[in-house]
Amino acid sequence: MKITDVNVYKLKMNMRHPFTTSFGTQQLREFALVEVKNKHGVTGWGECVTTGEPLYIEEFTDASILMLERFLIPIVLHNEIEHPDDLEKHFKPFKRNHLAKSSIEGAIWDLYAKENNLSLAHALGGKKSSFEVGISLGIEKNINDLLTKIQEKIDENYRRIKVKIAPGKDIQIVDSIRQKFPDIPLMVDANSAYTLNDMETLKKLDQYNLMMIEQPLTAGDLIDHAKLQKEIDTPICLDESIHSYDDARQAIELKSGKIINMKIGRVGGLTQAKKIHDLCKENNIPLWCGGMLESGIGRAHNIAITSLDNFILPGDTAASSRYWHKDIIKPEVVVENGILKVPEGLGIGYDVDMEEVLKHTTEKLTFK
Ligand code: OSB
Ligand code: MG
Repeated sequence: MKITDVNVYKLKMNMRHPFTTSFGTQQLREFALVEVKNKHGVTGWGECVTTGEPLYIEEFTDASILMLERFLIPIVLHNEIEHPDDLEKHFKPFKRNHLAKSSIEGAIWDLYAKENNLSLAHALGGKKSSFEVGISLGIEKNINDLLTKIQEKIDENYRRIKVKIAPGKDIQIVDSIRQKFPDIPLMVDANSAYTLNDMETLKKLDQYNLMMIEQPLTAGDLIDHAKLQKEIDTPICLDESIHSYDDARQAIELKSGKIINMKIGRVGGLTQAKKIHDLCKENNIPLWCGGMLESGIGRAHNIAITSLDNFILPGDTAASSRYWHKDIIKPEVVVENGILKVPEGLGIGYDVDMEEVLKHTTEKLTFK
């Protein structure tokens, strides 16, 4: 493959509803898109799923754009790339920056699929044509607002409900949810807000029949997660802890959790996501696809990876309309009866709505 042009768009896009986690509230999404072109003018698209500030992970949008400009884009423009899998070795000397690496790697995967007349899902080896999805709900000001939201999402047939928890906003919330909805498939996500000193609180969650607790402890704490998993029955699902194949391998060996949330950006791209998928499959670790409040482009990549067969549990890939007044792809992502259909078109399988992209673009950088 020969890439002749790369464009980076910085976007600011307002979400329909604020989204609150243990690390903060987001309503204005500030992220970037990467567009790569070959000499025939065929384009591939990727999303840099960063935020304006480094709150979920150490990367943030302006830093990732600089990373792309200074290091990653020159590699892509000055090398013949046989297959998107080769990018890993080119990017490897530059440490971490997985969200930036993933954005351009994803764009090249999209282009590769289009050049080979494949959908991105098929290019990745995905066989599913549809899958069940869940939804992730943020922390609300009061419990009644949350219960109303849950009812609404159950009525829309989302197949599992995830709610965010934080110290002091945990047991009572889960208790109220279970009183009103004793049987719904329910899980909680702490976004690293606890430590082993909170063992008593975390143990109390065992009585609520939760599918899992996502990332209770800090990202680097695989050993502490293993200690916690020994003490609680609820399966631990790792999110922020897993940045690579080796993280996943060590988490499995240490028994730090029983489930992994896959985020393509966090692990540095689709190639690494596929490797982790295969490792988890061999080790009977079920996966589901997480989300980063993506626009349609990142969402399309999530859909493609979820078509692989070890994505067993419903993920966070909800419909475009759950996030956006109007998405930047056509058609938008729709969820019917809790089911999402994998698109069959070439590459990501959705058209990028340039008019909408440019409406939200605050900065465009071009490279040749
Ligand atoms: O921890 O999974 C998370 C959103 C932003 C950053 C981190 C997380 C989330 C979500 C929402 O839970 C997922 C989504 O709906 O895209
Ligand atoms: Mg999470």
